[in-house]
Amino acid sequence: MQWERPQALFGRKALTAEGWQEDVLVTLNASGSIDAVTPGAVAPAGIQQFDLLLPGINNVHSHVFQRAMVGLTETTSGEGKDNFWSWREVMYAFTRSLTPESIEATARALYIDLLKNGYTGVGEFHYIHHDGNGAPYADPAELSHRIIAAAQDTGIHLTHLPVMYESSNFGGAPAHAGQQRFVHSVDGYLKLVESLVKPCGDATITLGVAPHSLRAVTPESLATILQALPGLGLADCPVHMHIAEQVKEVEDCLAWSGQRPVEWLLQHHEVDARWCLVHATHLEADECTALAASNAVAGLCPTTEANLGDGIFPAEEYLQHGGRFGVGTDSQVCVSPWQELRQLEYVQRLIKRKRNVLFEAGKPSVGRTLFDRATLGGAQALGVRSGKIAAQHRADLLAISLEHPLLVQRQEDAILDTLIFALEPTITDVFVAGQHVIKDGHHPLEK
Ligand code: NGQ
Ligand code: ZN
Repeated sequence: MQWERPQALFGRKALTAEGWQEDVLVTLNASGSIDAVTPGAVAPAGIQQFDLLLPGINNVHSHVFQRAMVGLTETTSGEGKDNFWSWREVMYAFTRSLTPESIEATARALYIDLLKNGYTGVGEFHYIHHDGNGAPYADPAELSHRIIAAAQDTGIHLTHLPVMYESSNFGGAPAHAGQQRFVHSVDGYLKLVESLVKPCGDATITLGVAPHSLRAVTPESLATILQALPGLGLADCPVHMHIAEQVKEVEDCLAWSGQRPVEWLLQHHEVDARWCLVHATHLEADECTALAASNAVAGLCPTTEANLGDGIFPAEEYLQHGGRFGVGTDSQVCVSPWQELRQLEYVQRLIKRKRNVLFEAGKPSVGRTLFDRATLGGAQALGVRSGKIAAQHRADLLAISLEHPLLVQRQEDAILDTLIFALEPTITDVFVAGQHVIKDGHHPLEK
């Protein structure tokens, strides 16, 4: 796709790295970064003007194929015992029918939906690698290439996270029949990653790694993969892992190691700003503090965590300790970052029976706190210099209409509070690395 690349944009309002500003001229360079941000500017003739410019949001956790099964797992077996693990069996059965073509088609449709809702990047936690019999495709990276093609065609930024999967539980229990499409040896996995270094060198594609979970990867394999990264030129790449999502998972980890999953990981590896710990739902107070201090990003997926009955992340305590987070669409039951942020706050209100829980010092607006944290944490987790309207940052931008009667009177942070808690924003235009991918609310690949 040949995208239009404007040389400058003008926002009557914009949330820049300096805060709320008016009449902001954002100039872009040919490599897709912001050159300069000038408030109080006069719009040059012929430039496109928008009501409001916001930084784009990066979706830190996506399993693309699960988009095709939304709405198909909300029927009970009738015994009142449906849970995460029974959902997972349904999901495994669903994966049997997936083909390279269907996965690519699902990815295109999903990525367009993500862009239209304000996600400018996606962290694709990609774990179906093999054919329906568990045999590698002629090109073992076939399905990675399908995902990459969908991202390139739709214009979304992709942080591709090929997943290492080998076991069905802690202690290296063998993978089940339903997991055969995911499984690699460490050697096979590292070859896959190596083969993706070049295809992911593009300006809008980043490569990272994803050991699926401490359940699915042995300590030896995890250590080998992490040690191999510098040799692949990936010393600083994003490292994503599911962790402590379910109570049973915590119990199994305790039985195996005497430690809880986050406790184990923090003790055995140098978890730093490269890492995104997905869910990290079940944390003791000291794990919460230590995770916040590690500078890793917690990859929160509030609508999926609710849908799957995971539990509640201790967001208030985590934020009080300066913890970083991003939001992800995970099982794809919801593709709106605004709803993820609302759900994150509402769950805290319900369990704490109070209001306005998630805020940071000097930032009393909950909407502003949530938005700032999710944009910064999302960019960090995806390994992109994005998430801020500032010079030298990627031009990942959302243009939002303020025509709705409720928004006409709103100023500054109250705009974000209204968009997150009361309205779905009308996103008219989206730019990814300066490319104009959504125009007047539409993507060119939509019918
Ligand atoms: C996944 N999803 O990889 O799709 C997982 C389920 C698992 C979430 N954890 C499989 N939400 O964790 O074993
Ligand atoms: Zn997941």
